[in-house]
Amino acid sequence: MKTRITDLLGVEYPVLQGGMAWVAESTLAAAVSNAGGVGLIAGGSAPAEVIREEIRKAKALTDKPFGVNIMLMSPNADDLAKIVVEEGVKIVTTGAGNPGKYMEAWKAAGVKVIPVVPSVALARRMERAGADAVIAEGCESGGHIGQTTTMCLVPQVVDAVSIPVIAAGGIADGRGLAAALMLGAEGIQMGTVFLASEECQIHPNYKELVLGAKDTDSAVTGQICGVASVRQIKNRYTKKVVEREREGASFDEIESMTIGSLRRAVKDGDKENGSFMAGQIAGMIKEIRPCAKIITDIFGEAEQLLRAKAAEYTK
Ligand code: TUI
Repeated sequence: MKTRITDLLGVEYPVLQGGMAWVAESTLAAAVSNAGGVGLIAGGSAPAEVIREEIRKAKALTDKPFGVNIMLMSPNADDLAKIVVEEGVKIVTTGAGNPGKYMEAWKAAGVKVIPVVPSVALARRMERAGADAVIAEGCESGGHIGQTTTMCLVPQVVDAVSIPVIAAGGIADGRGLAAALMLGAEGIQMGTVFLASEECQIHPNYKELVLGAKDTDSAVTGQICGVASVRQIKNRYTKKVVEREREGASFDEIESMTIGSLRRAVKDGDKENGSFMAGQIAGMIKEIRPCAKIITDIFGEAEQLLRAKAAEYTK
């Protein structure tokens, strides 16, 4: 498949793996890149030197392009911004903020910069700042989310910018990919479906929760008291946070409840007290597959669907 995204990034398929904090390490990133997509190592809030090691491991596992995701709310963001340049990483995605202050240094180093944007306004600002593409991420996604759905956000961002737009949020099969292309996206980013991949290194309980989730099984915390809104699979932890938010708990109290919660999910598999970030599309994911099969299944299905629809509509 040839699109502006495959040309820009030098990959076979216009698919990016989500930059999932604590989840997206070198094994997963290399598997996605070896399958022809763009694997990502997530900086999350890990010490920057740990991420340098992950970058080096990924280089040993793949000779294909891969990238690093920088979570801009994290205190390590400045250090990671430097490390990607030092390590010669050529693709950076960003989340949870505006990467404007790093743009000049990244562009000078030949890094392709692809910020995640939850709104048209930020997409415009990123294009002006020199972004190579944007990821328009709808609130169906897992993790930290904005307010607009993929269905509404993607076409509005497509109309607002001339750089390529990558759709994210609620995409996990060929139908989702075909729909994203019809909305004007030139590529997709997927996170939740890669949680359910063979190569993903999360605790088996996390995969079990993703496979067992129904359409309505996610909850969004952080909507009342002003901490970041986060979508995750409903459990005792989300019930407690939502309850305290409704009771008027302070920002500090809610934030303190989130500390360590993602680690408890990813590393400990603590089904009661962990934050199992996943998108609404988890309800559709029913099997664990290798990353390569996930990608070929999705692109194969989308191609069939698009051909069949085109034939139907031109009859
Ligand atoms: O960043 C994500 N998803 C994430 S980050 C994360 S780690 C985390 N853990 C606990 C609390 C908060 C985060 C888990 N999932 N997706 C990309 C994304 N970016 N979603 C929303 C945004 C965003 C929001 C505001 C991007 C830019 C922005 O701009 C604000 C500004 O400065 O204009």
